[in-house]
Amino acid sequence: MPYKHAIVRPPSTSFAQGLTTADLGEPNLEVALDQHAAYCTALEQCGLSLNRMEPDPQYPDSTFVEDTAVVTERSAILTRPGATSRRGEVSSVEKVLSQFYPVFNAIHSPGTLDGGDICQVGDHFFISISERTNEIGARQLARLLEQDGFSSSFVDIRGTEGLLHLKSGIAYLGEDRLVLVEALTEHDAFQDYEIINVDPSENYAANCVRVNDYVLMAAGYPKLEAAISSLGYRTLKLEVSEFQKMDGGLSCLSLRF
Ligand code: CIR
Repeated sequence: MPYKHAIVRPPSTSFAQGLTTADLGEPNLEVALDQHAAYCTALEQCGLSLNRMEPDPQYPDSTFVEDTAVVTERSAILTRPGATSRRGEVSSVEKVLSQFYPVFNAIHSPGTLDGGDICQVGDHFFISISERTNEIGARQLARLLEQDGFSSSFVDIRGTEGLLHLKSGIAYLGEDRLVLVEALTEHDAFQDYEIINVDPSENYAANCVRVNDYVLMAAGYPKLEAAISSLGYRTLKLEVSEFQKMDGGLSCLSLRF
């Protein structure tokens, strides 16, 4: 089913105070805002109607809206982010989602779960157990998805270097094709799919997003771009350097449904 809507939230004046493990320097807010605006334009080019939330300086990481909810064509599930500094982001996203979803399910304490750890592949979901998503949260989500008729499997990425979230290392392109970083290629969960390997020098680009007729990709990763284009996908390349400095990628900047 094509996506029709996206929720986005520009970075705020406190953006540089967000969580990060990257050693890439401080983000420049003006540049980040320009990059975010170009990202929004790309989503519109993919046919999405945007719901633009106000920036919120109280929550430096709140531009990464993907972590606050799991939205599907059947329901919306509010998360309980693993980082305590991000828990307060959920209620404002809930208000926007309530325009589209009459009721919500939610992840409850002591479960924690970040949307970036969830990858939908048709009627199946990969749910990772990570630094941010614990086993209780993963099991809660699996049950809620099952009620909606979706299956799921768990992928433990604790200890997998370089992966904050599952989607830092995986993207589903559709047509049973997965983009995967090397650290994930051997995992049992992915063996039934056609795998597009990401060269280790381009790991950051694994976080690309299929949106209707396009694949949104980080600019500057020619090997993966060539691999994806050669399969017949139209790519839109976007500069996201300032979000990378804060451990974020393309997928985390929107909720798509
Ligand atoms: C964080 O550490 O929570 C943010 N600075 C980055 C979150 C990126 N989200 C994602 O990959 N889904």
